[in-house]
Amino acid sequence: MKKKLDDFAVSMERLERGTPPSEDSGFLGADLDPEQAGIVLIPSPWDVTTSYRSGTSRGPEAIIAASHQLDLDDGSFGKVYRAGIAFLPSPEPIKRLNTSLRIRAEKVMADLGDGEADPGDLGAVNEGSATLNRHVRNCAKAILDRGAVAAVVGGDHASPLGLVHELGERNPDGFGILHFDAHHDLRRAYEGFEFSHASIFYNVMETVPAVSKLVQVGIRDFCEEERDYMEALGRRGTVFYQREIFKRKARGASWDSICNDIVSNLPDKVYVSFDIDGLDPVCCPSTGTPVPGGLSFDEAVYLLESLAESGRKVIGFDLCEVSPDPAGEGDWDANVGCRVLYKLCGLTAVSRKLI
Ligand SMILES: [Mn+2]
Repeated sequence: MKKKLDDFAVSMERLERGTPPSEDSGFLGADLDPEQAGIVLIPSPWDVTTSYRSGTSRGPEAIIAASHQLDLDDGSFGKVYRAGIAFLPSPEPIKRLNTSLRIRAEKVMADLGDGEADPGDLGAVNEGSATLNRHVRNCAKAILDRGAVAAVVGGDHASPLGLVHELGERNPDGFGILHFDAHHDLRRAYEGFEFSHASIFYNVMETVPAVSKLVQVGIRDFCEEERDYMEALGRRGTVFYQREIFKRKARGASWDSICNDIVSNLPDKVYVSFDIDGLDPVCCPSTGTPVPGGLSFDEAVYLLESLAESGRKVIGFDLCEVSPDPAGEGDWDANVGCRVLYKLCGLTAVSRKLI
């Protein structure tokens, strides 16, 4: 049964007063009507092609639960909740599709180890991924038609493709992407999966010509194919490899100067794609493919603040690969994830003058 939505004004008043959220309430302790919200979050309970370990499909619900502990007055962006942030309900058919296709994807990966994958399994996974992309795009269309901001909360990093496609169509003058990640995600059909989490920016750069610039930060685990692809992008792509960032800092460069350098590579309109594994794994120990090193939470936040201060316009964002701690209680991964999500909402709200 569809959950009854809060009266918008009453709900905002409760947030304003800081009333403690009830356990079954939604993001930040409210259940705002998406029709009235300034920022609408699209959950993607999806981890079909996750290669190392699954769990990120449960990211959205874990983030909602953890958000009840958040202090709503944000140190970077202020009273972010005033933008009106709504979470769409988790789509049950997509959840079911994820469960059934994950089994077939695991079979593909096992078969590949022994030689060749069953084209039937591979086809089903690719078709299912296209269904997810259509679902996300349709959600984004409805939100953007109202003039609100659409964002995706994954799920694995295959999740936001439908949103980026829709933004591409609506911003033919072009936009840049600021991408936090340990990985390039530039593989062409990783393990045969056309819409793999490891292929998201290959798919974006190949199919969304409006993306005039891809700026990647924190990258530290990649293959030659990806590095070559990035080089072939020429001025359309810039990478701030984690080793280079560390070297610059070790030799005395300030994080402020590095952030200015990163931001100066971006055009006026920016989409932010945040893979939680761009951060040091102390912030996300349960994520699918953790890699040692990476940005500290404070460094990532400072970069988001620098982007806001630059006056650039954020046209959308995603947060992916947050995976709840399998032990459950006091979920650290979701705690960090919901704080990153609130910062992304804050950055967007400030840049769009929603607060
Ligand atoms: Mn990653």
